[in-house]
Amino acid sequence: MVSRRVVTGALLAGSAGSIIAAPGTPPTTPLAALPGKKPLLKRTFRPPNYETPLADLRTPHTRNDAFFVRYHLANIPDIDARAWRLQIGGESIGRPAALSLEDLKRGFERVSVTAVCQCSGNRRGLVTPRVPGVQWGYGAMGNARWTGVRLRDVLREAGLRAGAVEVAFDGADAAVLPTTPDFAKSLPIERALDEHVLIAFEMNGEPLPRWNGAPARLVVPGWTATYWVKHLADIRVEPRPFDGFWMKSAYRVPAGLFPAAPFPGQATRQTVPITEIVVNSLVTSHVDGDRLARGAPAILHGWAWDGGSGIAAVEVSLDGGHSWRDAALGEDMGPYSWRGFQWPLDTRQAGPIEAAVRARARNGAVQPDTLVANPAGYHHNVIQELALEVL
Ligand SMILES: Nc1nc2c(c(=O)[nH]1)N[C@H]1C(S)=C(S)[C@@H](COP(=O)(O)O)O[C@H]1N2
Ligand SMILES: [Mo]
Repeated sequence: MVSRRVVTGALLAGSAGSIIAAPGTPPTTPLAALPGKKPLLKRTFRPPNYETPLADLRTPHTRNDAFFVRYHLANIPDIDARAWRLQIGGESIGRPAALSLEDLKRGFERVSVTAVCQCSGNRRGLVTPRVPGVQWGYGAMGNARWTGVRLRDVLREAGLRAGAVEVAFDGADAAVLPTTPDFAKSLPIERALDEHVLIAFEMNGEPLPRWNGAPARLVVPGWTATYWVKHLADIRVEPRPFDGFWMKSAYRVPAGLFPAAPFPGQATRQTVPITEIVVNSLVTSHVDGDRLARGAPAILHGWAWDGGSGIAAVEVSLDGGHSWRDAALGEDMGPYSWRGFQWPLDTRQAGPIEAAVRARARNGAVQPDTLVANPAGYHHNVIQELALEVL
């Protein structure tokens, strides 16, 4: 496959320590079911990190019981939704509040958004040599319809003051050891006040599953899922940047490596917080190495998404990346959703089919043919290649 050889060759010719994208075989791992979930790919048990198998990524909305689960801490709360209160406070809040689920549902306009929830480290397990972190394959992501209330409506009702810089979010999960930093994240005030940022209590029309953040989680469409704090407990608005481990030390990428929304209060000269999801695509109909029956219809399909500009095109190459043609696009479910694509394969002759797929976003970004390497293995969006064979 030409483009893969080019990738390898270029990196071998380049500096030591290069990272080469594997052709697409994630590490194998057993299937196991958490309570209320169907069997998923168990990457780690404590804390629970479970990945959605490819077969469960074929529907436009990923089923709640198949949706991936990612935690940093092992004490996962089982919260009584009736007793739960969401604290709203901080120096930039004039009227601190403790809101019940009923307060949220009754007091604010209910809104929905279809959005991809994707871990920054999705596909890390495809990278060689190995990068530390959960060895995810393709399924640390899903697409769902999230319903809740706008964060900005809640903050304004609580007397949001001028001069606010960041909003910090703490979840109710806790570490087993007191030395492990609590999971808390922040957003720049401008992003926090975006109308699409939700305090969500429903996923695909059902209450949030326990493992996906019941009774309420933050939904930040277009930004990687690290900001989508689950089991929301406490929201603080402050006139200064938030100083927490999960902002200062984790989920950061080298400055300038990825074009993305800035996070001024948290940027240093060397590194910046990861923010927007980069343009990407996933073939769900086939995997690398699949064999196709000669003369039988075969359609390559899957999804493409980005951080909210929307998908302009999905292109398919059958000649090692020399020429590309547009696949047919499916329904537009909004800029934060993934979008389907289809490409009928010609199976009339026996022999190999070397297929490559790349998505092009409306903001002009396109998937790269070499991996954009970074220490934590984030933003893996290298063009996917599949070696198929018609028999
Ligand atoms: N409370 C809490 N929220 C959290 C996390 C966590 O460890 N604790 N992990 C974040 C990360 S890194 C990801 S990828 C998403 C995963 O969401 P999911 O488990 O619903 O798929 O949750 C985010 N929210
Ligand atoms: Mo993540």
